[in-house]
Amino acid sequence: MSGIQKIFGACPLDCPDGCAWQVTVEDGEAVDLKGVTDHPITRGALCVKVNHYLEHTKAPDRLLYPMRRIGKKGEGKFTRISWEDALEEIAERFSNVITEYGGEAIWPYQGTGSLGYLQGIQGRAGSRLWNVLGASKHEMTICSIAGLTGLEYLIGSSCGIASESLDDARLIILWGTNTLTSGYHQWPFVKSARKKGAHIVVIDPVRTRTARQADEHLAPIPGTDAALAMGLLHVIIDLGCEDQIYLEQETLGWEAFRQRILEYPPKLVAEITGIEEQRIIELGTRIAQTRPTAIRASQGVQRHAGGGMTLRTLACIPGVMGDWRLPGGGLSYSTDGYFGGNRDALFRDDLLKSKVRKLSMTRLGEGLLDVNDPPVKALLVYAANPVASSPNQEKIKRGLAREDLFTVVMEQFSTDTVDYADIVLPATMQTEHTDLHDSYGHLYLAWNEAAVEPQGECLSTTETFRRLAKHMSLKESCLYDTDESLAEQLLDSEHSSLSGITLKGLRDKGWMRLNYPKPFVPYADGFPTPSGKLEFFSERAVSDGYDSLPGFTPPKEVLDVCLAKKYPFALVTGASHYFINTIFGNHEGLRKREGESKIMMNIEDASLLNVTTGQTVRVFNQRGSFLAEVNVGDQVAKGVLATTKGMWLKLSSGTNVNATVDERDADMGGGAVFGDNRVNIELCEKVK
Ligand SMILES: Nc1nc2c(c(=O)[nH]1)N[C@H]1C(S)=C(S)[C@@H](COP(=O)(O)OP(=O)(O)OC[C@H]3O[C@@H](n4cnc5c(=O)[nH]c(N)nc54)[C@H](O)[C@@H]3O)O[C@H]1N2
Ligand SMILES: Nc1nc2c(c(=O)[nH]1)N[C@H]1C(S)=C(S)[C@@H](COP(=O)(O)OP(=O)(O)OC[C@H]3O[C@@H](n4cnc5c(=O)[nH]c(N)nc54)[C@H](O)[C@@H]3O)O[C@H]1N2
Ligand code: SF4
Ligand SMILES: [Mo]
Repeated sequence: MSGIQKIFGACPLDCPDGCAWQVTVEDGEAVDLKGVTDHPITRGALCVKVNHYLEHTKAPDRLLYPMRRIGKKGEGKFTRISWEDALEEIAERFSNVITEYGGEAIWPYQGTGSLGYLQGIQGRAGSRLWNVLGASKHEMTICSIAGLTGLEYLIGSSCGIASESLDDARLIILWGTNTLTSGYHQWPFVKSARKKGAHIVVIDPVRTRTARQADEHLAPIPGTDAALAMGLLHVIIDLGCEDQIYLEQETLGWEAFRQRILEYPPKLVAEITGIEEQRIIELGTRIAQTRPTAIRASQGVQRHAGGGMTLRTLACIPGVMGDWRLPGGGLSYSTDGYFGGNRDALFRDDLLKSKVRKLSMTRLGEGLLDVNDPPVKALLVYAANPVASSPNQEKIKRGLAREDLFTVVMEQFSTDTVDYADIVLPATMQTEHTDLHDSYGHLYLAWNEAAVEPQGECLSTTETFRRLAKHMSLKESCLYDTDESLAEQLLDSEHSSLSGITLKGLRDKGWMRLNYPKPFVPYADGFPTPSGKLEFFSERAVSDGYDSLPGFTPPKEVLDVCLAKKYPFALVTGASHYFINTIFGNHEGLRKREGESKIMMNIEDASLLNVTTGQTVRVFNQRGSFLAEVNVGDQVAKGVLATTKGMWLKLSSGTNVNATVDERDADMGGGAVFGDNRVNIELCEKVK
């Protein structure tokens, strides 16, 4: 290619902002990357991380060729091999595993490295191949599933309002979300609402950069948010401010739920949450008096034992106040389901010859060490970095070290997980492959055109799987569909959200709004529950073995007083400002800005323990430990510690926070419990 071209694309990363971008290509090389200016969410800006994306594609540690392991598992020693040899070996090993143990002995472990519908997790890339092979089904439990499941019981859908709607709110509660770090393109809507008089509240155990910008910050004990929500509702009904007409016409089970709310007077809620009674009364009163109120909650609030129930209960507040029917009212969590693409055509679950077992992303250690019948004999990790990102790190490492396990890792960089691979396959980055994206924070689709040739011998996920299918002599023709054909099949849907949207249209403009009205008030005319109403009382919850009503399900470790004697601190992990999960954790400039692994500690705790800012401590519990530099201040309350996710093990102390996190499930959907974690600390000099 010669001359200058401008090519539309989209950020593939696991972020609610789903930015649309434009790449400038000069003589075949990507020379500039910018956010699309007329995109209503991107508004011309990417973020502090993705501004470095182009240089990251050319980083010296980019994986460029297939490799075979020559050292011990975990050592990270490899030799370059050809694609032919790599695929032949994988085909042979997979075929042998299938013959000896059955297809379920293969675990396709896909992560959130890309959210694309062709290359990434939203399209379950590779699902056709896994269905043909009868591999175990990989369940994406690591991120948002508990909350999604909890919301389903109440409103019949896991979709809430879109972040654009925040603009119309008069009171915005940013509940367990660090907007300025983890989804900063939502902030302009918060700011605009504030300009029109909206009051901004942040509810977060950590005084984050978002909390510092808010009008008010409440710091509950981690995992106690549902109790706080019940307390706020108690204040509302005490004032007699519930919307009686809405409750009668649009909800089911109000009287029973009302009785439950009465069990949570503010005094008791203050004890559970650690928030002063007066502040609970004040916020409850403010909600009672402010229409519409919008709650923006995200994944941070549901990473504990009661995470599913938390979202189910938080979303009751707009139910009791009737906010769900107003523009700017309701709860925003995910907009994932609004894109009515033909997922069945993409996934092709009809190719499965018989039902297969499910294996949960958060339980990799268990899956590799404890699961039998059949045991996992082949693991293919793609767009995931479980050694650094998944719970119970030490157990995962033990599982991956199994000599009888055949591990393939498809990666862009030499991650901690790559070190355990038998075969490494180099993967393209977003400027080098084609994809189609929606977003879990807004209502726009974006097309990503491949802008440049791949670096080295990198291949896209779709192309890698097409070639693997060929090496396995698989006959199903759909395994060989081109990317364009896959996109056409996905968009070939009768769903009204796609009316007027074509691949050509997307390609021409780069992005398009799903066909929903503006303002979009998804539940103005009822809810997609069996009753058509917001279901405080849920028959489906009962039949799934859950409480019939919303309420408070306590965190497991955080409120365990016995455990607290040994492990006195509740540890939460939030998003790092400079990495996205572990992506960019190896980017020198961003790593410098992020600094060493840190732990925030309250001044009182620090003086009791005689610890000062800058000292290194070992943070530990019964599962493992990691090193962190102490940062003393008022960012967290006494008894709480906070750190961030995303540190590479080999670029820090050999472990990270996930060495301490349990692989136990949350109450719903098998969600992860990153924030339900007790630890202790000791000064590092004591450690050998
Ligand atoms: N820069 C950056 N952006 C990201 C990511 C990243 O790693 N870096 N990750 C992306 C991904 S994968 C996701 S899922 C989203 C997550 O987006 P968010 O959910 O916004 O991000 P987190 O920082 O994980 O959690 C938000 C806040 O929840 C708080 N929190 C933890 N436990 C509790 C609790 O029990 N109650 C309350 N009220 N608050 C609690 C944390 O202190 C944190 O400040 O962000 C995405 N965006
Ligand atoms: N302690 C703690 N741990 C957490 C969290 C927390 O809050 N606390 N948050 C959790 C959350 S919300 C999430 S979503 C998970 C994320 O966990 P993972 O899904 O494992 O995400 P990453 O660690 O970012 O690893 C993604 C990898 O994919 C690679 N990649 C990117 N694009 C592609 C591609 O197109 N093809 C291929 N083959 N590879 C690609 C990247 O280089 C990167 O190494 O982490 C979780 N981990
Ligand atoms: S990570 Fe998020 S904010 Fe940054 S460019 Fe991607 S979508 Fe936009
Ligand atoms: Mo996530």
